[in-house]
Amino acid sequence: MIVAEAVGRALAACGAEAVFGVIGSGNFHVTNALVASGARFVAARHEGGAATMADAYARMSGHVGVVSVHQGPGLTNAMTGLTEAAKSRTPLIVLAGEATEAQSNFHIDQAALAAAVGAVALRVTSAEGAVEQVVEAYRMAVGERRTVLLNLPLDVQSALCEGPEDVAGLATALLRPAATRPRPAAPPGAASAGAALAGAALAEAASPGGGTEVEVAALAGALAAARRPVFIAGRGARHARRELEELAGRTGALLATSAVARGLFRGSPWDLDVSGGFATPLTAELVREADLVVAWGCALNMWTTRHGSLISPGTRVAKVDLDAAALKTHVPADLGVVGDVAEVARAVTARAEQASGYRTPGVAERIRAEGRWRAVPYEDESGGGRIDPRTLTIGLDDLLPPERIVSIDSGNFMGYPSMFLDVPDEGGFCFTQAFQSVGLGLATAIGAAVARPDRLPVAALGDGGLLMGLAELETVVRLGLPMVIVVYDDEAYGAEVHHFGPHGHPLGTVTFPPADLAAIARGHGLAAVTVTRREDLAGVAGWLDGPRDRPLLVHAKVAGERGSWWLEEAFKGH
Ligand SMILES: Cc1ncc(C[n+]2csc(CCOP(=O)(O)OP(=O)(O)O)c2C)c(N)n1
Ligand SMILES: [Mg+2]
Repeated sequence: MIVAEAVGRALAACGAEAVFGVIGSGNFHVTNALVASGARFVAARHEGGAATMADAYARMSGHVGVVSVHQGPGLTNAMTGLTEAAKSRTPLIVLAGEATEAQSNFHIDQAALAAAVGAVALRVTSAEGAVEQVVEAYRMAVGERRTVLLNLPLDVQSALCEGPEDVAGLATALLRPAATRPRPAAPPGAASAGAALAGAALAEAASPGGGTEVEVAALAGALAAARRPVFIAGRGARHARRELEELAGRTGALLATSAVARGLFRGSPWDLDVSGGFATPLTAELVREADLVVAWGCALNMWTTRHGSLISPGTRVAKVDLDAAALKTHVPADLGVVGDVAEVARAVTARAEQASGYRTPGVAERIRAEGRWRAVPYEDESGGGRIDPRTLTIGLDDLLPPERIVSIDSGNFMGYPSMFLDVPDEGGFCFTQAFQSVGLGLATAIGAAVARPDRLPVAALGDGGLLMGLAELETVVRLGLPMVIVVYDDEAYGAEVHHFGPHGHPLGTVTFPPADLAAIARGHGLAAVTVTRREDLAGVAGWLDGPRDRPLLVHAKVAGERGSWWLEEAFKGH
């Protein structure tokens, strides 16, 4: 066996189930070894797509994401997606060939590249240490929620690995050094069981706890004193719905989320949906009037708080986070608890007295009547061969089955699907926006679709984002994903048009002639409908009726006279 094979086998044994990549000579053997060990390989058409697919897959499946790339340009192509993953603390392992010879065309300082974007760089340095180094990469990715670049120097990869024979056994043993119990032998292809075991082992080892006695008592005290508490749950709370609902029920708190955790409290009569730029007027009002905001695994950044304006001067702020540094960033906490959200919520619940807090019949009625964007009246601006993006999105929301998983690209359009397309729960929304990059939406939707084949994948993109990520259109078709891709086409980089247009600047650099995006989609083997009026959505209904044997692209020519109001908010941050 060569080292490359040992690396692939070891990583599969640790729990890698799905690998996204573009194969070249430098990652051929390692990827094949993963596949031979039961992992699924998803070929992307561009490494940028592969990185984002793996990121979205990890977010929506709860498993580690793995990316496999060729040395040099394979890695540089992946960098935007890897930056998004690193900023989002997605557990991701990037297997990259590495040309260590300075004369090689492929040579770059790969470790420096990773460090520059907040990823961790490790390297497999010898045949003897290979398995241990893979396990360390896995431990760091999952245990510390890091994006880990595992460099695989070409000469080390091809070295013969004398042993051990049982690479998988050694990897699992190393992963859980304290375990003395023998593990049941996993049948071939039973990667899931292995992954679950490995994940549980790491979770046990790295349990961050539920805060100190003093911190928990202080938070319980603050909740007891509050008359209008609001919980805002973020990425770090996506696993803790039950615990947070229980505590909120006990203390009379209303429930909101950041955009990344959208859907977490869906179905609760006290669900305010998203706090921040996408918040309904009612949610903005209720958050502003809170006397205590508890941020659960949520940094309270400028998006979640509308540049801090949703947190009124008299409102106390408490934060619960795994990361002590997060307590001080953005809106700083008056009161902080370091720990896992679910554990802290349980500990506080044990001390909390029953109170009605913010949960009055009047508030319940207002949430029922005004709690969703659909209930907010607007003037339909459709006409002249263009559909109002709100009318489009509401029409789609009515048609698409509720069991959906919605992924969103970046741009002026992004508020419409984020506000008007409902999602069933926190597993129904994938928001790769930590780096605010245009062009990640389609690959995000692919990774999410691989993670959740039980749901209809919906990708919402601008024309700019579609064309930037177009390489993966073929991937959607090849994988047979029953995806609906909605393109909000304003023939422009609308975000820039609305940013600079009002000041009279020339816009020739950010506007484009019409492009037949439906024809482009058909050329790739998708079905396509062009939508300029509400009636055209009949084409979407027809596709949904079946057989859904190919993905659908909805080319919506949207009215774009005005920018979205939430974007005006965003520009304040530029
Ligand atoms: C990779 C990258 N390039 C450029 C930008 C700047 N940018 C932000 S929004 C945007 C326009 C995107 O256009 P489109 O996808 O059509 O969405 P629209 O704003 O028109 O709704 C651009 C170019 C960015 N955020 N990321
Ligand atoms: Mg556009």
